[in-house]
Amino acid sequence: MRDEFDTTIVQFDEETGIGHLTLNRPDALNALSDQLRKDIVGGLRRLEAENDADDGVVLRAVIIEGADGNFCAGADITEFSGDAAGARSDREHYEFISDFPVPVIAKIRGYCLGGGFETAMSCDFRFAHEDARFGLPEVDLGIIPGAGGAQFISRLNNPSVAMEIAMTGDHISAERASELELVNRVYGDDLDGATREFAETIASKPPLAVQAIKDSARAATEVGLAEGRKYDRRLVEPLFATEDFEKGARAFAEDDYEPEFEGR
Ligand code: CO8
Repeated sequence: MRDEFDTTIVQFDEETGIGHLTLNRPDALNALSDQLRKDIVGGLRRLEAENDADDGVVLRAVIIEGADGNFCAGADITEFSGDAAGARSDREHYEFISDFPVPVIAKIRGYCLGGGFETAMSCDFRFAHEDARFGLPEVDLGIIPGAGGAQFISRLNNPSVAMEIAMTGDHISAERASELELVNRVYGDDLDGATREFAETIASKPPLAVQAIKDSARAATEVGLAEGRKYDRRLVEPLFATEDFEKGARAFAEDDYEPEFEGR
């Protein structure tokens, strides 16, 4: 499946279960216009609609990237109105990505700034090209990264690092972002292949277990350990009743059985 929205391109490979969403406003370095924010949500909904375990079609992972060598230069500054209600609606695609049930990987080249960086941090993984440049330049506009930029960095690293990046507005390299654990991996020209391979690895695992791991890891940033353990218990119990659990257990017992996990 391949669908073009006004400002995103969405593709789904039924064989692997991997969806691709490309931010497609290269003339504006893929800046987040109102339309682009809507099209990110629309594109992800389109990918979700492909998911039908009873038909054997399962969405297992999504890769988000930007067209033409840049991830995203942040919110579209030309659309700023100073209207707080407009700013509120700006949040929707970030939450939609964070709450998306399957793992989402940001594949990042070039600029990844402001709302673009917050979009990448809303994803579950960040795989970056060594040329990528990260930053939260909102301070120079007299505002803050209002979609959680400093919150995300405080969780991925610590509040002092978050303040350093958000108060200076300086760009940092992919290497520095990696040292600060703001990105998972940095690659050169093998970024595409390495990201695909990673997505395929996740896609080969039992989808319901993968989704539950995402749910658990996300919850870990919100609740204490005791509550988190109770949460995990509620997540694991229904998995024992799945066909994929039977297949996994059988593969453990029988050397020549190759399971195909179908998300049931
Ligand atoms: N918005 C709109 N257009 C942009 C943006 C942007 N954020 N960034 C770049 N563009 C456009 C440029 O205007 C230019 O268009 P044109 O060719 O028509 O003049 C084109 O993209 C190419 O850009 P440059 O010519 O500037 O390219 P350079 O290589 O010289 O510079 C930079 C690249 C450094 C990325 C530079 O473009 C830049 O600094 N851009 C702005 C980055 C920025 O400040 N981003 C943060 C925006 S604010 C934000 O993201 C969060 C808002 C919080 C809202 C609250 C939510 C609740």
